[in-house]
This record gives sequence, C-alpha cells and structure tokens, in this order.
Amino acid sequence: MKRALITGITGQDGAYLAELLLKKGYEVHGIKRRASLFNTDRIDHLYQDPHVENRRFILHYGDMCDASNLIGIVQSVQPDEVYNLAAQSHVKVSFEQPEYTANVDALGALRLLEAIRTLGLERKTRYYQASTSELYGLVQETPQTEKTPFYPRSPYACAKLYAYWITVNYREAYGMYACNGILFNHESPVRGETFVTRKITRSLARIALGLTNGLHLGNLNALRDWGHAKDYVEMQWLMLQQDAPEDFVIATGQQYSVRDFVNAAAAEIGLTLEWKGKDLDELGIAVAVDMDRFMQATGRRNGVACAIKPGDVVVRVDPRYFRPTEVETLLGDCTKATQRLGWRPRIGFGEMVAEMVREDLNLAMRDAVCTVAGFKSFSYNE
Ligand code: NDP
Ligand code: GDR
Repeated sequence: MKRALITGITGQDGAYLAELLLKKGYEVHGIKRRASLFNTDRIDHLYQDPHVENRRFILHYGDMCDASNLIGIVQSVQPDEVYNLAAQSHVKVSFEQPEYTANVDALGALRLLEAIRTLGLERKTRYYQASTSELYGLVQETPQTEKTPFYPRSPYACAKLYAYWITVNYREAYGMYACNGILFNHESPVRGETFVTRKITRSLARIALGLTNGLHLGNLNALRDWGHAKDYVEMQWLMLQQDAPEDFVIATGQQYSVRDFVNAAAAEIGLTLEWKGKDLDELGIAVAVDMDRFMQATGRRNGVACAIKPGDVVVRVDPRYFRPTEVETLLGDCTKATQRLGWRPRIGFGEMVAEMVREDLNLAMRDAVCTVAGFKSFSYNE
C-alpha cells in the first residue's frame, strides 16, 4: 500500500486530493494545524476514529513553520509521496502578512524538502510542490506555458517563486523526484469563502434569500482561467506517477472576467444584472428576476421566496478589495500536460458555477430556516 503525506489537508485541494488517494487505495496522512476549533469541515466525511485498527486516514498536528515537527512527521510516516499544499494562500492577505507568508510558503517548502533529504529519503519519497499561475504576475506572454518568464506581483507570489525554484534545485542537486504543478485558479463548492468566486456564489445566494444586503467587490475587470479543483488534484497525483519528474502547467485555456463570473452565477438563480457607471461607481443592478428559474434553483421548496427585486443594487465596487499591485490577466496553455500525461479538464466553467451556486443556495436555505426559528445567522462580508 502506498503512503502519502499531504500538507494543507484541511484546505480545498487537500480535501479533494485525500479523497482521491483514499479511493486509489493509499494510506493517507495529513498535517493539520492546532486550532481552537476543529477546522476539519472539508475532511469530516473522510475521518476515521483513531481507535479503529488499520486506519487509512491519519492526521498529525504540525505547522510549516516548525522544522523539527516536520522532520518528526516525515520520519514516522516514511511517505512514498509528499504533496506540499499548505500555504497562506490569499494574495491580498499576503500584503498584510508578507513575512508570515514567506515563512510558510517559501521556507515551509524548504523545511519539507530538507526533512526528506536529511532523513535519507530523497530516493524514496516523491515530492509535489503547489506552484501557481501567480508566478506569471505581470504577464510576459499569452497564453502562459512552462517556458513563460515569471514576474511575481505580490508577497505571496514572491514566496511561491522561492518554493518553485527550491523544488527545481533539490531535483537537480540531489536527484530527488520533485516537481512543480503550475496551477491556474481552481474553484469548487468548498473553495475558501474570501476568494472571489466563492464570495460571489455565497453572497448572491444569501442576498437572494434575504440574509444579507449586497455584494462588494474589487477589480471587476480582472481576467482569470478558472478550472475545477476536482480535475486539478488528479493532475497533482499524475505528476508523481511518471518515469521522470517534470513541471507542468494546469489550466483550462478559457478566460473570464470577475464581472462575467458574477453574471454567470446570477443567471443560475434567475437573476439578470445590468452594469451601470464606471470604475469606483460601477453598480450591478437587478433588471429581471426569473421566478421559475429561482424556484428550480432552490429545489421548489415551500416558503422560499426571492428577496431580490428589479431595480435593487446587488453589486458595488469597494476599493478595499483592490491590491497594491494587481494581476490583471491570466490564461494558461496546458498542451504539455495534455500531450504527456493525457490530462485535460473535464468540468467546464458553466457546470462549475452551477454547482457552486447550488451548494451555496443549500447552505443559505439552511441558514434562512435557522433564522426563522430564532437562531442568529452571521454574514461575514470579507
Ligand atoms: P487553501 O487556502 O484552501 O488551503 C491551504 C491549506 O494550508 C489549509 O489546510 C491551511 O490550514 C494550510 N496551512 C496554512 N498555513 C499553514 C501552516 N503554517 N502550517 C500548516 N498548514 C498551513 O488553499 P487551496 O487548497 O486552494 O490551495 C492549495 C495549495 O495550492 C496552496 O499552496 C495554494 O497556494 C496553491 N494554489 C492554489 C490555487 C487555487 O486556485 N486554489 C492555484 C495555484 C496554487 P488551515 O485550514 O488550518 O488554515
Ligand atoms: P487570486 O484569487 O488572487 O487569483 O489567487 P482571488 O479569487 O482572491 O482573486 C481573483 C481576482 O479577483 C479580483 N477580485 C477580488 N478578489 C477577492 N478575493 N475578493 C474580492 O472582493 C475581489 N474583487 C475582485 C482580485 O483582485 C483578483 O484579480 C488565487 C489563490 O487561490 C492563490 O493561492 C492561487 O495561487 C491563485 O489563485 C492561482
């Protein structure tokens, strides 16, 4: 039985990857930070009681800032494969916590690689580094491939640049099977709530059910290549199953703006928006609500009504979500992954948006029921 160690197992990708590896028969170990709350929502369905024998899903307390802890875990697990997914992964937050971001995202990767090397596992353990399209930053060519020069535009991207190169260096210096997946944005119903896609689907669902008032966004013109996390974790696994380690771009080759994403998500709940004004004064105003579509989206549940009326301002621009240096456009070319690994994304943009809206409507309906029953429902708007 193969043994995998996943850092960042409580995150979006960690949860999907753990599920995939368990299905493939792996024993899956994950590193989880100690927190004052459980923080295991995304992996609760995989949980196995520690008192059960022959468990295949095992969590270890750890932190990417703690080298001795990482050495101890790698020593005890003796993994065949390590997936380094842990990161302070929010680009905007990295401007507020640049040093911490560098510690976790850059030095964290080094600590893990050093743990593998100093324990003498460099010929046994294969290593995957979660690299990112943010490395391209101020893009030098479109679409971006494995050969496109990097130009990072945030403390997050600068930290990930170090992690990218230290992975290449350990491959070349020590002959390790270590590779980078340069992944473009990938989303899902369990995407963190403060990334723009999930913020949009969650907020629109809550506005439609009268749980919150409006959606405040930053740069509506930013262009991204959005894929589905489920497709992308499969590629992370595939990259570690080859004869030789290599770096790959993972993307869909399709690009949409943040405004396009809002329109697509709104359409899922029967809402048509009209965009008025410019720059900081731009507004997304409801012009029509298709009640049948709304009822269909909410599963035709009794008592559920749409709180949005034509003329309502649904979206506003708020400069607090602007970044000091923005990545305006990203579009990936995954030809190498398609030709060499036979990989191509299966879930399209429309299907992904529909799934995210459906799941967020379900969560919002649950909150609406609780609110009616007198329980308080919180609307964090970050
Ligand atoms: P998430 O933010 O959902 O998950 C990040 C994970 O890292 C969480 O499990 C988090 O733990 C953990 N983590 C954060 N800090 C530490 C630390 N100091 N020690 C240990 N664990 C820590 O990210 P995603 O799942 O979306 O992304 C996975 C990886 O892929 C990240 O490295 C990200 O930078 C990268 N990436 C993501 C892309 C995307 O579009 N999703 C695209 C390209 C790259 P906790 O739950 O406790 O916060
Ligand atoms: P990104 O994702 O920065 O690409 O990093 P995010 O969803 O945060 O932003 C995408 C684009 O949307 C614009 N935007 C907003 N973003 C957020 N979060 N909130 C807003 O209100 C908002 N309004 C507009 C942003 O300015 C940006 O242009 C993600 C992360 O998962 C990284 O870890 C990963 O490496 C990259 O994707 C690839």
